[in-house]
Amino acid sequence: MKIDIIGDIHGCLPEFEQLTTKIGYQWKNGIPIHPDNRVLGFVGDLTDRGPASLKVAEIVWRLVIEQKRAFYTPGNHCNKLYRYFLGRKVQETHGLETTVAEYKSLNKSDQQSIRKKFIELYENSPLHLVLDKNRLVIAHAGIREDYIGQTNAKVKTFVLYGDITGEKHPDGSPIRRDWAKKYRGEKIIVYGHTPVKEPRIINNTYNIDTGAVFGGKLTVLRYPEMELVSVSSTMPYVEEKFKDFT
Ligand SMILES: [Mn+2]
Repeated sequence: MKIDIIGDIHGCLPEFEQLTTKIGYQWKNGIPIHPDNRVLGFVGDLTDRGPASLKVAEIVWRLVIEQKRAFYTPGNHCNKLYRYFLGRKVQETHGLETTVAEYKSLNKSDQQSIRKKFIELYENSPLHLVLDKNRLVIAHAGIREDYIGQTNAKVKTFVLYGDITGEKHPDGSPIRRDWAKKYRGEKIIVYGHTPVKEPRIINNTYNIDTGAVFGGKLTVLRYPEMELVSVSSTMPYVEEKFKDFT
């Protein structure tokens, strides 16, 4: 299979359009289509903080559900928006407030439409994807080798939030273990979640969240070629959001 996997978009629609165009997709009737039948993959975190979260969510719904031309696995921000749409009590913080503001600015029928589509997208998307005869795994925050194919609560926490310890840094951010450094598997794991200035490739794992919404880049990993392509972001640069693993 030939799949172009895109990192955390977070509502950065112009960068998403520019990146897909750069790798040969043609935008027709509002969605990107590749002339050679390549498909798109999404590591999750489609929404929050960027300028056009709901539009991005709708495009991904069209690609995944309506057209069956893409694969998507939810991120922690997707999970929170899903719970918001279900009417659960969630804090409108960490970027969700921007998506909620977009939602509230819509008329009732558009609200109903996007809410229904996003719930459908979320409920039809596994919390990690195992593709290409078990050779390729996509999970929002990555996954430990022994968790691949499992769906219990521990795995759910891991793929949405990473290898968290439950403790926090002095600034309130969660302490995460460097699971990728310990990974010894043969399967290629593509993920996002932790913004890095350049894609981080270690032990068959690829972190392609290059912080588009924090003024970094939006990155795609082209599989099976394993070619990385990025476009720079139009968002203001926020240095402290990027993790330095060196
Ligand atoms: Mn993210």
